[in-house]
Amino acid sequence: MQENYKPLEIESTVQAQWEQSGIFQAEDDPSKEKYYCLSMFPYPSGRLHMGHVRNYTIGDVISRYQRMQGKNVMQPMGWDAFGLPAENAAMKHNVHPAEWTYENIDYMRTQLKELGFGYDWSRELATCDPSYYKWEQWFFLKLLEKDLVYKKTSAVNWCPHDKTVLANEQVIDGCCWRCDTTVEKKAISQWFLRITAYADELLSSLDEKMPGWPDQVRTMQANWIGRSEGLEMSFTVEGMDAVEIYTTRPDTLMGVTYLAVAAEHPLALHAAKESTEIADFLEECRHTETSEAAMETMEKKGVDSGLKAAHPITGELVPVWVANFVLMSYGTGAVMSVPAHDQRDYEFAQKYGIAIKQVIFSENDSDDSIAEQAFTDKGVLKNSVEFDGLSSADAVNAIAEKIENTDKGQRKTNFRLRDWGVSRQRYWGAPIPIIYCDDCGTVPVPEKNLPVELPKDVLLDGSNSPLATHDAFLHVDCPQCGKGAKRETDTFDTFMESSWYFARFASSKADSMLDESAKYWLPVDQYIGGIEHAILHLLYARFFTKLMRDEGLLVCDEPFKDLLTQGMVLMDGSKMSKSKGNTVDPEGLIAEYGADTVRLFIMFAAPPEQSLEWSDSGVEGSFRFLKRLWRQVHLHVEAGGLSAASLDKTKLSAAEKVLRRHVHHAIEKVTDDIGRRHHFNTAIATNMELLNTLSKFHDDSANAAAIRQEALESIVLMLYPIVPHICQELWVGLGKTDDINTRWPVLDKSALVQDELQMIVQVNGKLRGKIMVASDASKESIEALALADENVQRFIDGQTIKKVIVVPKKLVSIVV
Ligand code: QTW
Repeated sequence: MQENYKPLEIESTVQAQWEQSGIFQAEDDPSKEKYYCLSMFPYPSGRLHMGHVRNYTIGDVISRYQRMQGKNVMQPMGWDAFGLPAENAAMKHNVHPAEWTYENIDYMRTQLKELGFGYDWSRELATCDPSYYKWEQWFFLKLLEKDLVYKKTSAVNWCPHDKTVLANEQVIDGCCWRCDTTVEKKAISQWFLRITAYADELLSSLDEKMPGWPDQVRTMQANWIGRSEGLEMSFTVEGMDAVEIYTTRPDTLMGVTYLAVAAEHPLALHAAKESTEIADFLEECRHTETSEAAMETMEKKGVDSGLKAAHPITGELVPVWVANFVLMSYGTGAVMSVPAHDQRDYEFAQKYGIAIKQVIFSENDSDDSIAEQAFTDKGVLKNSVEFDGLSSADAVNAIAEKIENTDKGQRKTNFRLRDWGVSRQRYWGAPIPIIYCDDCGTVPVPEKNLPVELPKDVLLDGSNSPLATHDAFLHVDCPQCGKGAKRETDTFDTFMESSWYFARFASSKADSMLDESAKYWLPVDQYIGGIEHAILHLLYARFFTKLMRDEGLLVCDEPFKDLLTQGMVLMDGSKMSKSKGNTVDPEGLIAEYGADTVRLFIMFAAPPEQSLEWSDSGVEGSFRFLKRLWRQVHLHVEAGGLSAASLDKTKLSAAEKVLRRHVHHAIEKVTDDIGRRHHFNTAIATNMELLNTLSKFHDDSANAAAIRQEALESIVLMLYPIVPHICQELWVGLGKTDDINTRWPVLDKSALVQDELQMIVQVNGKLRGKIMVASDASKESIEALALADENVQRFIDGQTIKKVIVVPKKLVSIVV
């Protein structure tokens, strides 16, 4: 064994061994317990950052640990390769998106290998590969057959100067990122996946089937799905179609003083014909950003349409306003407004001098005044004719009944969740496999013609989707009538690819979307990724899993059994350091310290769910620890420790027993820390303490050498998931010939039994001796042992003993 720790040498050697032995290649083996561990696959954006290193180290530690427990582990890796960044880079550097993407993949794959992650590379996939997206196109057409896919008109961001659709990220302060022209809304026909058909199950599974997910993420998903129970009803408007509205507060119906409709609502469009003021307002709304965040903060504005609607119970006429905060794409595009009991309605009514009528009053003397703000609590009804005196809960039922009995509406469960728009007017994505024929209409591409491949020979200038002008791609014979027809030129949202990649990994070579292997491997046992994917990606992946199940491709209801959402890697408390920029590049660190130091630091600095503050001194400390570990093993081996006779448990000295207890306590704690709690930092700390104890353990007996061997083997095994290169090398150094990947230290419970313990002896307050006593020894026998101790004897010799105090399990204090 070498005297010095040389990380770069051993890491490349060990990595070559792994590659050669193929130990990370997983096979289906129904006789073994399977364990599928997956970290969110990266966008091939160029090079790895510290967020990636953290994500992939956590996944690798869990995978290696589970393999050491004897499980059949699969840990695959791939590339989320479509998307806007490749198009932007292509334009900036004048390279093709495919070339840019595959170069990045090669570079990042090398980096992942240098970090020592134990991936099954035989399953590697890139979503931009036609052999991957072929099955996505195939599945889309299956969903089309089942009416789970449909087309409808919906608004996109439109730059009138560049004549191009813009992604949300390309709209900066309401303007085009390239030419700064004010962005408009434009309605175009787009494809949607009917995720709302699964809203109920997506919600109920959260509570029923997902105990392994953090509460926070389940709550975020539940809020996003947003199930509510309420009343749907119509207000009639003379000479026009009735206005449909939905409310979750039917108890406030008697407090309605106006209706608010969206700028695109038929009533608004009608009113705009008569009034330039209204027409101008609609035009203004066309330029208003409609993202949820923007809607929250924007100034609420409106204009009176001049139309009046009849209240469904009283028949009273209330004004209809056009308001910028009501969206046509949301619900019915119209809402009933109750300013006394809704804060947004209150502010709007105050601003425009609309009537405010309080109908709910506090039951318990709490402040229900509406002088300053809306009263939004539930309570008791007044000013509500026949409903006066009812509680909010009873009023909900009474009012709903009345509306239903008079055919003005009905109770309805609503979801906030909308269907998923998957069309993107972009080049670098999977083509949507549809053909438009003048005679036959919308025609799916026949299965035998899949995949619809993305053409390579395109020119990207950012002003137009190159597919729309690519003649060879665009023009095609109609599969039904054979006449000239045109292809769909939109591509899929990249969330489509990441919604099923975890399943494809299990069946990566199948000549079908999935095969039986997917039923063996799924669900993923442990999924690890950033909190930024808590809503959309995870919801879409759950939705796809249910779709694949209903297509007979999978047998599980949920894709990810346990979910770990990792915290951010921060510097100086923020994502980017002001003084250093984002200069902590994993590559430089690996070159300087080796991958094991980087892995150790990142796992030691914080528990995985918490944010991790970068620290150069922390990296140094991790490196020093690994050198110390190496030195300890080296010293032990050089001292002939390997040839020590096997441990004789019947002949242990007290100090040897204490050390062995420490070793087995550590095994017990680390097994729980890594396996169950995922508290890798405390697992590391426990091993550091153990090594420290060991370095202070001086005993030359054969039994001591055997305990030292046992302790070092245990440390090396326990740290192997975290720092695998050095541990594999030290394992061999310790004379072991079996495969470290399938070993884990065995807990010897008998070593934990504390039959003796050490007590301190003080004479006149000063430490004068240490004695070993049986853990069940009586006070008298402890006192006798203390007084008999050789060292203690020297300090009490010939003096009168005034007092002896025994503090159980701690100390004996003698006063002379
Ligand atoms: C699909 C995943 C998608 C994706 O997210 N392809 C499944 C939808 C990284 C940083 C960022 C950056 C530093 C730094 C800071 C995770 C201080 C000092 C030194 C350096 C992601 C995801 C996975 C793939 C965390 C990202 C958050 N983050 N944390 N730290 N800081 N692909 O560099 O390539 O973006 O959430 O799980 O790994 O990420 S991705």
